[in-house]
Amino acid sequence: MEAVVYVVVSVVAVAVAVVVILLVSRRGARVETDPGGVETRATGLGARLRVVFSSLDSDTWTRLEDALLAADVGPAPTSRIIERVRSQSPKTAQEARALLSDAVRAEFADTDRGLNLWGEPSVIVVVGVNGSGKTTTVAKLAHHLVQQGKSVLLAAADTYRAAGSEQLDVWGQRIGVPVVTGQEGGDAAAVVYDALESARARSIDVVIVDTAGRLHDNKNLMEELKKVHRVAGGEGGVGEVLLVLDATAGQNGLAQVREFGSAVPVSGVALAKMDGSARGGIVVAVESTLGVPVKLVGTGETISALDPFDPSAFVASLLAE
Ligand SMILES: Nc1nc2c(ncn2[C@@H]2O[C@H](COP(=O)(O)OP(=O)(O)OP(=O)(O)O)[C@@H](O)[C@H]2O)c(=O)[nH]1
Ligand SMILES: [Mg+2]
Repeated sequence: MEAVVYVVVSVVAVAVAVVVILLVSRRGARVETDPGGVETRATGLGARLRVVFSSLDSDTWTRLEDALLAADVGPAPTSRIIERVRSQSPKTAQEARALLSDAVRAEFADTDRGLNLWGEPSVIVVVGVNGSGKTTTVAKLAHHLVQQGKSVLLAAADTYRAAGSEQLDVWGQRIGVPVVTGQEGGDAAAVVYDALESARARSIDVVIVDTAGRLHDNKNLMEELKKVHRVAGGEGGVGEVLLVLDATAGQNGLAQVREFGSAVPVSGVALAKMDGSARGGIVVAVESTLGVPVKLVGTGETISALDPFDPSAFVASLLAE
């Protein structure tokens, strides 16, 4: 009898402990969603600014520099931002915060962040390094365009490995859009050619081309990418070359993708995995380092977790306490 009581008490104690651990870990992982759709961790840059501006003296700028670098804003934008705030000699913490907000906002170009959709069909080529989030972004984007009433066809030009095409095929079935695939190890540009023919025959509005992940120093794959881009352009040219970047890869990730611009004319950046980055400042670094507008932000693994990028909403969210 005593043994039974002992077992029951132990089981209840373990169950309570598990529930407590789950609740605590969920609290720790809590994310906040801003009006622009970008999610930032509750303990981000905004919270640190209270300490940064606790006093306004020469140390303030060192503290601000540390906070911006820790948020992944990157060295060059950080220097510019601090200079802009400092040169206006704010007298109060509130004034300093307002100036900081303007200075960060000024890092973003006032440019059209819509996708370039022209041509019949319009063509979007999606590029990036291995595992950055290309295929998932292609699927999310297709879903987004379908919801806007457009017909979409996907081209699985990742012939590098069979799993690449299969992954896109599964997404295509899930969102109800056709997918043109090729043979594993086959010519990626040939898949694009077939996809364009198929799209024209069916009067499809937009073709999205998913490509294999590659590094800029892989010459063969970069040459393949140029060929894919050439063929995707057909007679009218490619509307949008979207570079998908992993927000969690930080400044190193930026160095890796810079060379893509010399192979193909990158016209927009989709920043994937922003939900996994506690350091939202990477968006500032991306735009000023690559000189290409951030157009889309991926905030999760589900099909609807893709938002148009809104700089003002983003800055408000980044700096919010
Ligand atoms: N949390 C989160 N995960 C994402 C997001 N986008 C993609 N992922 C995940 O990142 C992983 C890689 O995504 P893929 O879309 O396969 O990346 P890829 O660039 O196509 O990879 P390769 O084709 O191998 O180069 C998958 O586990 C995705 O679910 C995002 O916005 N948030
Ligand atoms: Mg892929």
